[in-house]
Amino acid sequence: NLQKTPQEATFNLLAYLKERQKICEAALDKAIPIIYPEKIYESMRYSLLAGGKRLRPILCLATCEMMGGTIEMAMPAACAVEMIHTMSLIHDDLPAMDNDDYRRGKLTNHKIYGDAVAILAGDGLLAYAFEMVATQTPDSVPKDRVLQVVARLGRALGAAGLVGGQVVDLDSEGKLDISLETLTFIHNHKTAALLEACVVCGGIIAGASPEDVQRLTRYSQNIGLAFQIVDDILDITATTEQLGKSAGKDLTAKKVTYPSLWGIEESRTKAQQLIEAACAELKPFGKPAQPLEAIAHFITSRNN
Ligand code: GRG
Repeated sequence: NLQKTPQEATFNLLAYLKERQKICEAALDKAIPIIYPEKIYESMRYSLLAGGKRLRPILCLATCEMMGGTIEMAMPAACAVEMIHTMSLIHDDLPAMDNDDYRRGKLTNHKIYGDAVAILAGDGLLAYAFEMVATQTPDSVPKDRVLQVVARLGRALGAAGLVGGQVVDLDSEGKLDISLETLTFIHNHKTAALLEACVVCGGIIAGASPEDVQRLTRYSQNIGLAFQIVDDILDITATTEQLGKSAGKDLTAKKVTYPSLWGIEESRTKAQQLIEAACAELKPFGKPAQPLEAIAHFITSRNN
């Protein structure tokens, strides 16, 4: 029999991502049905189902599978990370924060539902994220793992994570003397912390050892920073059309970014180095690490 097993065949990342996006869309769609009071559920669904890349839930599922778990075990946590991500985007777009009219090529939540409902939609998504992990993770996952996931998610999005990064980012607005250290603090907290939680929670659900959790942490911190460097490069090189999120935003507005500190070429090199360091952490996991390795490379080659 000359047929290759799926593991021997060349890994087709685009097909993999497409299939996983579909599974995640279906789970998210099912997680939040429209009931009374319809307005808030509609607003939550408007942003949750607005067509992101679903990178965070896909990372969570992929890590769980790599560590020997199943998609079913990690799906509630995967939905939770996407809900947390979505709420952070809704709040980030508000007039009191970035004041953006468009996100993913569509009007932002507050432009459709008003500021008050947009704030509440974010709160609703955040609360439901935790409820979902706590109540819908299957019984095959020991409860102490679920508790660890809850703790990790809370840490990733609070003042030690997203919220802390956002505060420093808001403080840096309009300043052109931001140090590399401050810039890195912002991105480690605003972007890398949640990506780390996605990967680490997927591992914890599958029962990863503390040593493996350390490896997963280093993998995800490296891809998190690379992701942000690439985001900064894309802000300069991509057209407004490619970057639906930036439509209506003044791309000439001056702010400190990795490319503004290092130039575009060096930024690309740094991102590549971070991806290589991330992939080195996956070596002990062998073939099952193929999806995580391919996702890491995708981060530097993506165009949106
Ligand atoms: C978490 C309680 C709480 C409050 C939020 C507003 C805020 C505090 C934090 C801001 C977080 C933020 C907007 C980070 C930027 C993250 C980022 C890189 C977004 C782009 O992610 P992609 O490219 O987007 O994965 P898609 O659209 O594909 O999902």
